[in-house]
Amino acid sequence: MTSVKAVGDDVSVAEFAEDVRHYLTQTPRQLPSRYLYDALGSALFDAICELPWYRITGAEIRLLARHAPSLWSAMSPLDRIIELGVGDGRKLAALLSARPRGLPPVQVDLVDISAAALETASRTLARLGGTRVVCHEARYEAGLEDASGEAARGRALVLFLGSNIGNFDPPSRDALLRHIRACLRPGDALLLGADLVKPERDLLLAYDDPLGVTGAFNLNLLVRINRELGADFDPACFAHRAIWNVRDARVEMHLVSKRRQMVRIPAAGIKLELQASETIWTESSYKYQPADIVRMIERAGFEATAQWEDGRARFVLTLCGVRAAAVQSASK
Ligand code: AVI
Repeated sequence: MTSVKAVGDDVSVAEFAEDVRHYLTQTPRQLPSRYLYDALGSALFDAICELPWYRITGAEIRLLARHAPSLWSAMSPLDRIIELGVGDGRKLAALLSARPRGLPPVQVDLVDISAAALETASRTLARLGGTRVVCHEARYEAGLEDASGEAARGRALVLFLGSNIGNFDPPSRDALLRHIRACLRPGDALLLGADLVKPERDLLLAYDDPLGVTGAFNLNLLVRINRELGADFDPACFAHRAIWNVRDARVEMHLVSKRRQMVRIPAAGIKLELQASETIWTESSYKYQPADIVRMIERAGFEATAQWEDGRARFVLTLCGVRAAAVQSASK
């Protein structure tokens, strides 16, 4: 059974227009990566996950399948799984399929800003049967608050997989982890999937694949702006570029203007003059060392209770227990 809730701050066209106006007029020009996921963008992202050069999804599914028994025994009895950013639902399905027999059913709460992604994931989970699925069409924070609020009793495991954490810059990432911690209670946990630093050649193939799927995923953002905001971007006049920024440990995706051109975006009230080679920065994917991950979750009030690494793809899952808040001393 599936139910869908649109929570408070779902994205309106007005908000999209305001973000496009704000970020495209910054130096350097930018667009928030969350807007990559319209229906076609979500489908292209699912295709990226199948590419041999994008190894995050395969590595994570292998790790989940291998360590599901330890996870279920560490979290038992578990009442609820809340997944932030759902993809196609296969990872959650892998985890639920490994649930030991005889345990009472868990409720699943799916939180995603993309209605298309929620639909695909709930279809995948419906095939398993016996799981109540609630979809929260919302940003992570609002959806998590809704899913973990007072009405939600029992023990919860939050899944934040696929290195979605890597799409946040460090201050927003730390704020989000603190927010997740604030929504949880002792006994609850977070399972965090994060991609590790690896050779530049592997990173560039993952984000600029020879089939051009990642390029299409990136360029589709311009098609979305044309459709939803009445703009006149010509996608053929832009090229996809991925670069490894070694100093900040992140892969950046850009759209590069192939020539000097004018673009009108009526609903955002702007007209842009782009120079040849000028870029629009559309996404950052931060990469980590295992110890960085432990430090960042500890800063947010968690403790690492297990860390499982796929050495081939260089990807880790970290099980983060809720650390009891430090007792404040009354005397100073
Ligand atoms: C969703 N996110 C974790 C992906 C990533 O690896 O940053 C999005 C992506 N961008 C290009 N390829 C995949």
